[in-house]
Amino acid sequence: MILVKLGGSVITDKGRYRTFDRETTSRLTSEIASSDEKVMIVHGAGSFGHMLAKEHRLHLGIDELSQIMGAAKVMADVRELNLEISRCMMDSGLPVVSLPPASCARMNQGKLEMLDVDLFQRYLDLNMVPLTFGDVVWDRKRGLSICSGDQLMMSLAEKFSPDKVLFITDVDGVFTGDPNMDDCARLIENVDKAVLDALPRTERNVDVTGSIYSKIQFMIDMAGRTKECLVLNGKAPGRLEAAMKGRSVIASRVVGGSI
Ligand code: IP8
Repeated sequence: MILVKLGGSVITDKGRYRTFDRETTSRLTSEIASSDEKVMIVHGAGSFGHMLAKEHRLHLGIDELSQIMGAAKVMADVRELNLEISRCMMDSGLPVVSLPPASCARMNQGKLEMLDVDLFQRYLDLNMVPLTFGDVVWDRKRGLSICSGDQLMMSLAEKFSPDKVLFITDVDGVFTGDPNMDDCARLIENVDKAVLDALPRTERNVDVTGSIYSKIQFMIDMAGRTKECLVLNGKAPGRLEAAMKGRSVIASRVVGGSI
């Protein structure tokens, strides 16, 4: 089984509220469909989630009534994104089943405490393609929390020990700096804990679900649950398909650590 995360930066324009990149997403779902492997897909929220979630401080817990309507709006927005992606998947021939975390997960202090992974298994057994996504989820201490796609990836990797985990982003992999700002930024072919510790810390563009560093830490933890964990560019046609089919591809390979 291959576990794929379609990052928010590749399926949406992260700078423009609720802007879906249908062209890229359709191509990516076709690339996924070109492989015969069983697959599960998680997608990020991009501009359908992070902007409004930050505005309503949903990542800090619920202490004002006004946040509840903000949460409802974010939930509606990420469901619209999810429906767009589901349609792209069906157009590509993938029999998708959407599993929204608010309906099959629970959190505790911002940590994913329970995900109904058996349900994912049952749909997989029917040859359907489970699709889940970063969402707002009930939290026993905070009322509501943001559940990131990365937390879902971790729970699914723990349950299913996938053969391969693929993180699809809008750059070639993990770089020594921000490749959009720094011409000297170099692609890191093998990413491990030592590499992460040596990366310069910047707090630019921090999502409500954490910085690039916390995301890489998640990937390192996940890499211990699979034979191969790659970060690759979904804006470059053919790379996802190549990775799905086990061909060599420009990417960063994440090397596992302890959980
Ligand atoms: O884009 C964030 O999920 P991510 C979910 O995977 C929301 O970090 C609702 C902002």
